[in-house]
Amino acid sequence: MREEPMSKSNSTQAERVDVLVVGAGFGGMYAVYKFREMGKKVVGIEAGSNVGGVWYWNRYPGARCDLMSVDYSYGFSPEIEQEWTWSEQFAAQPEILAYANFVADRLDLRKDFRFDTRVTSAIWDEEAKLWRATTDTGAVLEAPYAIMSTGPLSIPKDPDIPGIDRFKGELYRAQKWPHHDVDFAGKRVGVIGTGSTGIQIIQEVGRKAGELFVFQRTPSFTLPMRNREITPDYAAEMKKHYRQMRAAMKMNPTGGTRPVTSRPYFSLPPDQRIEAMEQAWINGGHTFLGTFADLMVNEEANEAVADFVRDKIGQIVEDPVAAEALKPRGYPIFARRPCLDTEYYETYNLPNVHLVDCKKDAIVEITEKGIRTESGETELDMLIFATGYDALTGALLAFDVVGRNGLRLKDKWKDGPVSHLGITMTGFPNLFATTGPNGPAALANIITISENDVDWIADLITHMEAKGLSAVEPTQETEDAWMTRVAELAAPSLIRKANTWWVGSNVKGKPTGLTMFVGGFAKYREACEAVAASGYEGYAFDRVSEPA
Ligand code: NA7
Repeated sequence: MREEPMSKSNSTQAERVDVLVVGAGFGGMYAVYKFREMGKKVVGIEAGSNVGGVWYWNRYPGARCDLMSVDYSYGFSPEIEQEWTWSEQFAAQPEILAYANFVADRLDLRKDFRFDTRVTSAIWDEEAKLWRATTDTGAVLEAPYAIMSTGPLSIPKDPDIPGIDRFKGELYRAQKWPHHDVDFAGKRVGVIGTGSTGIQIIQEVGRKAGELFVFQRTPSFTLPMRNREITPDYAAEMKKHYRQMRAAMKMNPTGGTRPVTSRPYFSLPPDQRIEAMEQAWINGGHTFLGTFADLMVNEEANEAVADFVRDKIGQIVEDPVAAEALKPRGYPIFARRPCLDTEYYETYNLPNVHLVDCKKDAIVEITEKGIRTESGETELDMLIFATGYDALTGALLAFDVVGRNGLRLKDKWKDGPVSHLGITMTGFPNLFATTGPNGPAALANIITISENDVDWIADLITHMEAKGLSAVEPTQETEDAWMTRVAELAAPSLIRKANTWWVGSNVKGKPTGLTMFVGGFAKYREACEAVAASGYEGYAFDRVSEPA
């Protein structure tokens, strides 16, 4: 433990608060609430004009969550659980955003947020033991604690195609969709991107546009969502059991209520494997992942399930050329985020929907009138990018974060993100991330992780204040040990075998690798709890005063 004298900031114009939170998504909203409840003066900074994070920005047609509504909602407030009623098993973006706004109203969160404001830098002042953040509005905020709830999917990525600025038609980005209605009727619409976002757009716009041209480079595996309404009886039933469900979610690797199994694929005789897959297909959602335990570590089992899904695509899509192009090959199923759809493959049976297989007919450029592929130009009235994100690390590296001794986060993470638990980083005292890139992040329920992380940070701050400690960071050994565990768990995972935002290969020049904790939410939570129970063993603290 280092002993250091207490000192004051010499900055005069800065606004001093106790806790600075960056982001008004589900993580940031809960952080603001939690720290305010602890009696802290907390300020949240958010680039959007209101709460909701990714659900504030992603207003594209068909936007919907692929986790069940009852799972993808806060568990910290039994009152909110009882007052809010979900209408669909998988909620659409307007309902999720309405939920975020309901929570913000109910807890009066907006008064502690500065909207339309972007943090441009966050710099640790070693003498004053605080973070000094500057924003694009010119405001300077100082706080001993900074919480980065910047989200894994916040920095949209345009396709690397020349000529984007030349296009004279309507150009939309899924992740920055306008707030006004967009009319597709009678128009020739092009979509680039066939991940979860593109799939949701295609199945919706294909039924509305004059003609839809899908420019597909890599097909995704997508499974039937089988969404349904939540009836009043079902809603009442869920409300009765929320407490048990939340307790179960904490023990579940997904951080949700989806059943898990310990049954390996080849433990069943062949006919029962098929039966189990048919049942998973009928049940929809991510049921496959809860049907066999070894799909992400056993290539043969994975390929068998991939074959089953490819067969289904062939049965649905009438044009054999389109069907073949839509069948993903060359990477394991579920190694890209599994998409859930509603009649996505059926969309290609509509006469106005055309699939352009960019593996065979690559995009050359975007022109004034549309898209030129090797075989010629397709004229378009509208072009939609659904080309993903600089995910997991993009938002934290989008501004200057400078820790102890001038250490820049950009330099610390030049070979990929490293941290302890995805929450704390050596060299960056009192800086905390929620749903960070070395936790389960995109591999489990982001709201469950957010609540876990915020609660953990709050407990650590309470511990520090009780002991008269001013600054905390994990020792280098602690961070290294966590990253070793992350790497060991990642080594056998088939996730590494696909080019995706999960491993960073979707962004040119970005370090690639599986840096997320693949051990599941329950084990992650246990690891977090073990650190707290040990009295934060493996952490270095600065003392400001004698313990209270
Ligand atoms: P994804 O899953 O990263 O998908 C992006 C898509 O954009 C993917 O199909 C890419 O194909 C495609 N893309 C990117 N650049 C190009 C170019 N230049 N040409 C053709 N196609 C291109 O992002 P999403 O927004 O769909 O989903 C992100 C997450 O949000 C999702 O996983 C859920 O968790 C919610 P590629 O694979 O690079 O060949």
